[in-house]
Amino acid sequence: MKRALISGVTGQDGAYLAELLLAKGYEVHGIKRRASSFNTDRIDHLYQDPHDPDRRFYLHYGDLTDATNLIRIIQHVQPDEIYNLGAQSHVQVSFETPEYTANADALGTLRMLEAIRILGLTDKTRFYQASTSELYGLVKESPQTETTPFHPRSPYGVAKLYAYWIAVNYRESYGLYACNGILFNHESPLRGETFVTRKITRALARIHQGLDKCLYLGNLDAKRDWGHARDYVEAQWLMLQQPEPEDFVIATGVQHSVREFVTRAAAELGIRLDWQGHGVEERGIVVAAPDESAMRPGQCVVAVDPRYFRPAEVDTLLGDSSKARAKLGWSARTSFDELVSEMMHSDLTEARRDAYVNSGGFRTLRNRE
Ligand code: NDP
Ligand code: GDR
Repeated sequence: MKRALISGVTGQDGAYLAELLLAKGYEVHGIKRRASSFNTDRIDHLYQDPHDPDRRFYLHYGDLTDATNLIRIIQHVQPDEIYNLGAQSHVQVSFETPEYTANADALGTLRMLEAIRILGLTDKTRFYQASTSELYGLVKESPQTETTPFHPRSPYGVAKLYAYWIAVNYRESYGLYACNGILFNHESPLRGETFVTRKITRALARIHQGLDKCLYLGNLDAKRDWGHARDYVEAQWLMLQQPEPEDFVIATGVQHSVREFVTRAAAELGIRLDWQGHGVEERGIVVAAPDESAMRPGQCVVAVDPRYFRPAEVDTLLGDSSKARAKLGWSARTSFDELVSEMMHSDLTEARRDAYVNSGGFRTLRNRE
């Protein structure tokens, strides 16, 4: 039985990947951070009783900023494969916490690699590094491939640039089987609630249910290549099953703007947005409201709030994953419309439940930022 270790197992990708690897018969170990409130919502369904003799899913307390802890976990697990998904992964937050982001995302990757080397596992353990399209930042060519030059635009992107190169360096220096998956944005109903897609579907669902009034966003013209996380974790696994370690771009090859995402998500709810500008609202400019047929008096749907603008923005990303198609036999299965629909309906179910709870006199959270 193969043994895998996943850092960031409590995150979006960690949850999908743990599910995938368990389905493939792996023994799966995950690193979770100690938190004062529960942080295992996404993987609770995978939990197994410690007394179960057939147990294949284990969690270990750990942190990418703690080298000795990583060494101890890796020594104990002796993994065949490590998926380094743990990171402070929010681009805008990285401008607020640049040092922590560098510590977890850049040095955290180095700590993992050093642990493999110190423990003499370079010939046994294969290593996946969660690299990102944010490396391209100020894009030099479109679409972006494995050879497009990098120009990161945030402390997150810069930290991930170090992580990318240190993985390459350990491959070249020590013969470690290390791969960078340069993944473009991928989303799902498990996406963190402050990333733009989930923020949109969650807020629209709550507006639809009368729980909130307005969705405040930043740059509506940013363009991204959005895929489904379920498809992308399969590529992560495939990268570690090849004869030689290589780096791969993983993307859909289709691009949409934030504005288009909002329009498509609203359409799922039967709301047609009118983007002609609807005056000034307290925190920003109202840029979209439902057309007359669906509009309730005074209802605002989308407003721009400058607090969500970033000090430096990545305006456009579009990936070309021809190499992954040719060498891994991988291509994205979920279309943009299917992705938006799945996320919208998942959040609608949640909002309906919240509306029901509210109707009983309890208050649920308003939009998360
Ligand atoms: P999430 O933000 O959903 O998950 C991040 C995970 O990392 C969480 O489990 C989090 O734990 C954990 N984590 C954060 N800080 C630390 C730390 N100091 N030590 C250990 N674990 C930590 O990210 P995704 O699942 O979306 O992304 C997975 C990886 O892929 C990340 O590295 C991200 O940067 C990268 N990536 C993501 C893309 C995307 O579009 N989703 C695209 C390209 C790359 P906790 O639950 O406690 O917060
Ligand atoms: P990104 O994802 O920065 O691409 O990083 P995010 O969803 O945060 O932003 C995408 C684009 O939308 C614009 N935007 C907003 N973003 C947020 N979060 N909130 C808003 O209100 C808002 N309004 C407009 C942003 O400016 C940006 O242009 C994600 C993360 O998962 C990274 O970890 C990963 O590496 C990259 O994707 C690929």
